[in-house]
Order: sequence, then C-alpha cells, then structure tokens
Amino acid sequence: MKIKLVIMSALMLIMPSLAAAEITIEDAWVRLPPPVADTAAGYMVMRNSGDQDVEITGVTTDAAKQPEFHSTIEHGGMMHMMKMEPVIVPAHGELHFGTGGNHLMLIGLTGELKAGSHVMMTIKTAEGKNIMVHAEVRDMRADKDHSGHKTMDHGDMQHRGH
Ligand SMILES: [Cu+2]
Repeated sequence: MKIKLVIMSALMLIMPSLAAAEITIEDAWVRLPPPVADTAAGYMVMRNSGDQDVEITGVTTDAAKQPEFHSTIEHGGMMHMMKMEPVIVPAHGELHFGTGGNHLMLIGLTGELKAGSHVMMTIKTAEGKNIMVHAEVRDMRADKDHSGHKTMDHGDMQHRGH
C-alpha cells in the first residue's frame, strides 16, 4: 500500500512537466470547385506547440460526406493522391496542407460551395480533443501561384486507396 502511494506521488510529480500538446490550425481555406464537382480540396497549417507528436484521428464537416486527409505522391511520372494515414503533427512543429501537396479532400459535397462562405469542420486528435476550424471558400480560378506556374488542377489527379 505504501509503495503504491509512493509510485503515485512520483507519477504526479513527473506528469505536469510534460507540456500538454496544443494543436492550432492556421490559414484554413477551401478551393472553390467547378460547379459540377462533388469534391473540393482544403488547405491549412497544423501547428503543435507541445512536447509530443499528436495524431489527428479524424475530421468531420456537414459540407462533405467523406472528408479525408490526402498526400500527393509522384508515381511513374504521374501525380497520385493517397489517404494520409496516420496524420501526425510533430512536437514543436507543423504539418502543412498546401496546393500540390498534402490536402484535405472533401469527398461527396453535400451542397454547393460559395466563394466567401465558410466551411465549418471539426478536427479530432487521438487525445480526444476537438478543434473547430472555419475554412474560407476561395475562388482561385483566375489565379496563378507566385512561382509563375499555373496552380495544379486537382481534377487531373487520380485517386487511389478509396
Ligand atoms: Cu485528394
């Protein structure tokens, strides 16, 4: 009994020294899809201010039936998208979702997205935290990115893994 108490006290002394993992989401936006599309891509930066890696276990939104995090890989000269599993935000680091790379895929849009409106989503962590995200819908059709290349058209890429 006494030993148990000692161990418990020792654990309680150690635990507060680990800073609680804190995930923040920045620059969240969704690219306005063509009118007939039933998918849209979203982008954001996940930042982890904690001492431990954090796994993102899911994302939900009323805007799409099946939201997924995807990575983009080159395979045989073609760009492919794959479901990203697991989604890990490194300790004291960031996980970027940007055009042409990792992205959030909103599969099965439940309604028409409008430029300037916001997609509300909830991102869940393995620790059971829910993070609310408001992603602005942006119309990028006329835009080019700063490198001078035309931004990658999502519709040209092929999905696999689902
Ligand atoms: Cu995708």
